Amino acid sequence: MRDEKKLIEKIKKKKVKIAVIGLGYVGIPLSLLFAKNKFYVTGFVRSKEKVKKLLLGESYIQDKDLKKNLKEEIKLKTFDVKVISDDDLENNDVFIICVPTPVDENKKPDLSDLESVAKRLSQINLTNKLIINESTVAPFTTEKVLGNIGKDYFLVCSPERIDPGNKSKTTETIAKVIGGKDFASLELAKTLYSQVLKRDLVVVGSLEAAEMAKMLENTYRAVNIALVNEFAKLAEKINVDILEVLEAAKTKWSFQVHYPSIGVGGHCIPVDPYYVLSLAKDKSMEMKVTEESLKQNETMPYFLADKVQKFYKEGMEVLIYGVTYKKDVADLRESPVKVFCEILKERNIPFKVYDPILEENELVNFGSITSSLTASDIFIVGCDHSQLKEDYKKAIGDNTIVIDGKNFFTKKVGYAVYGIGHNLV
Ligand code: SAJ
Repeated sequence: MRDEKKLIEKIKKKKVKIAVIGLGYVGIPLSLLFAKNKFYVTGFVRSKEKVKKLLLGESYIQDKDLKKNLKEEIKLKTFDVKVISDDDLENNDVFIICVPTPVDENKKPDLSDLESVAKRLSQINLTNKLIINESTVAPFTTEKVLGNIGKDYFLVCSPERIDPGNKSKTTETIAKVIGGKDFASLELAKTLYSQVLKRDLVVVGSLEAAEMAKMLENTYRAVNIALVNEFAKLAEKINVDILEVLEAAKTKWSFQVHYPSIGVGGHCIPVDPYYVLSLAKDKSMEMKVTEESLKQNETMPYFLADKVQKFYKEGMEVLIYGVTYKKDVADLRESPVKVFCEILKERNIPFKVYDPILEENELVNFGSITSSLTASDIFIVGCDHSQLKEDYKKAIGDNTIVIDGKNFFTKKVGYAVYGIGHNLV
């Protein structure tokens, strides 16, 4: 028989032991938040190497603050890191799952990490334990993968809302959506999160509503980025500056501004909408707006490569500055610059890459690397890292043609700047 009262008391007294499964952009900040609030947290990862790195305070994510307090928390013994194993898992009362949910090469949901966690949990005694899925999934996935793996346990979905690289939005200050399989599960999650979060808990009536909210948030973003990408292409045709248009449009209260770019990367925005499309297909429904928006965003690396091709002449020095998916975030997942580089290779346009926030060994797959910035014939902005505002001066001479994949430049530099719906000639 389930007894949520006992578990609620343990949570209130901070006597519960929390297992955070998956220590990446989501799991590490979440673990530290609970540890900082004097909960006992054990982070579980799959490899000994990761444990070693984390115990050295060397998180594989670039956030320096995270690295710093990771070391401190581990020293305080409120936060431990282990390789995942049934015995170690068994000693915990709460399991918060923060594993990646990517898509495969055919853009189909890849739930293998979530399913392997479910398999592990099914092998331990889950009675009166709380499972929280923070991984991003389509509606019905939490129930399907985690709904029948034991007896008398509690199940909640509370999708992560991390914004990597954004210091103003931390785990504790972002409103959190929580949906429970039943009332008792919901009450337990509310009691737990309310002890560490500084923002409201947004309670919804089911696991599916919580899953759907996250899908809508990120699909909304992908669709709106696609819209401005499409408008930027039109702006070029009619010789209007898209940045000027966006500055004007954003003065309207109901317009949430988005910007055209070399493409949409990361493990959320270009990925999550495919989970929705897969669900829609299962329900024999088409979602044309979502589908066409994703396609539109996927044309952007080609759109930019066309500009390079227009100016490139054999023997020209081509430099791509910045290859990660987002400004000042050292993450290459789904980076559109990777696609862009492949296109240039297919079009026999040789280039060098430079990224100030990546180690050289992380750049090897991009082709030839340069560790120094020298004047180039064509300078391409792949990612507008903060350091670009200084770095560009070393690589752009009077005759350099600038292809600006992030519409970074607002004043003409070099021979001319060709952006996306934004030219400085
Ligand atoms: N991008 C554009 N134009 C824009 C905004 C972004 O082309 O106007 C591109 C970026 O260059 C990047 C990609 O889209 O390649 C994703 O950008 P992002 O700012 O959405 O970055 P993410 O992937 O870190 O998004 C996170 C997400 N958080 C979660 O999923 C929990 C996303 O939901 C948030 O909307 C986003 O942060 C945010 O709001 O900053």
